[in-house]
Amino acid sequence: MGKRHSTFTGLSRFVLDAFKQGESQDSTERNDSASFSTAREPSDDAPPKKKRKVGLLGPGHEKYDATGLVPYYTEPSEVPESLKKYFYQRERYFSRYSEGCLLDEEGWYSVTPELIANQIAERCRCTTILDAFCGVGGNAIAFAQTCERVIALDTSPTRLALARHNAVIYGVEDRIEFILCDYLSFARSYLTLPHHPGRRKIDAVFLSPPWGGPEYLAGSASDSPPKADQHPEFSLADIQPIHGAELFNLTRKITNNVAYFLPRNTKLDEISELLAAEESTTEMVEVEEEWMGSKLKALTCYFGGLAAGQEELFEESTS
Ligand code: MGP
Repeated sequence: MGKRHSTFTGLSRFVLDAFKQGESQDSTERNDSASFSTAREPSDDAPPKKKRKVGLLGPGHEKYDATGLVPYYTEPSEVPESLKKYFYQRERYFSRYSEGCLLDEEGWYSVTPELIANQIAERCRCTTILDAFCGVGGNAIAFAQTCERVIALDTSPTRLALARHNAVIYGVEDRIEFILCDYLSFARSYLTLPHHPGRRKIDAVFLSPPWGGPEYLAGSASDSPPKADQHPEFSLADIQPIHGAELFNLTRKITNNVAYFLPRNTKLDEISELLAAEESTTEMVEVEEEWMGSKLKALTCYFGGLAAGQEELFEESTS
């Protein structure tokens, strides 16, 4: 399948058990609500009527509304001290924050600012993209606007619910399959049946793993302290849940088309060594600096057919 298709397919076929439960609860509530105008006298055996709560997403969106899972901050005074600097940037993360976007603590410090997410999504235009660590959905929402299908994974049911809630605000929830699972298990099982006819082709993978918390700028624990005039460097060894090079190697078995979102202080020689370890001698990695105004926020490293100048590698990728 090639790049730059514009049609979109239907609803997710992967639905979390947890969400299924939520749905059946919701349909019960819907029945209650529908019968409200013809309410009868409560009898002894009838359960008390539930009042249907309308959350931040408003009427009609109760099924995916994650209101209450985390606080929705509107005033700095409500925000814990450690999250204040992120709260001040809320509209950079989600331009529609005021419509009710929700983030948990990890989401606040690791979500990709929307303009950067949009820029990466433009570069990754394809049929099916896998967002391996979707968090609260910033990138998945952007990918849903440039790719036909997005498969979004996360190990946290809360974050996955927040991601879907946020996707509803952007009107793209039906183009994203939210799957509660650990990417390493997903990748390994996906690769166990390489020629299975039912296996879906994944055209590109976006890796935005945990960098070890907001302290990533302090550099690698294994390094000696930097000199006063030097910026401490980040090592791929500090990526979670496994060494960043191993994460990359596993991903390249799914597709060569990988976009790897890394700290701005990542050791560049470690990035170039990712390809040196492979047999291919000609492939290049493109490192894009992600700036917001005068501030460098992160690096996106494009591999395979995602790198400028080697688009022909895109179609060669198999999965
Ligand atoms: P930052 O440097 O922590 O924030 O992260 P900021 O606001 O630039 O802080 P300042 O004090 O330098 O001004 C910069 C960007 O990196 C964030 O907006 C996120 O997009 C991304 N980011 C930060 N962390 C800690 C992570 C992480 O653990 N994983 C991923 N994938 N992205 C992160």
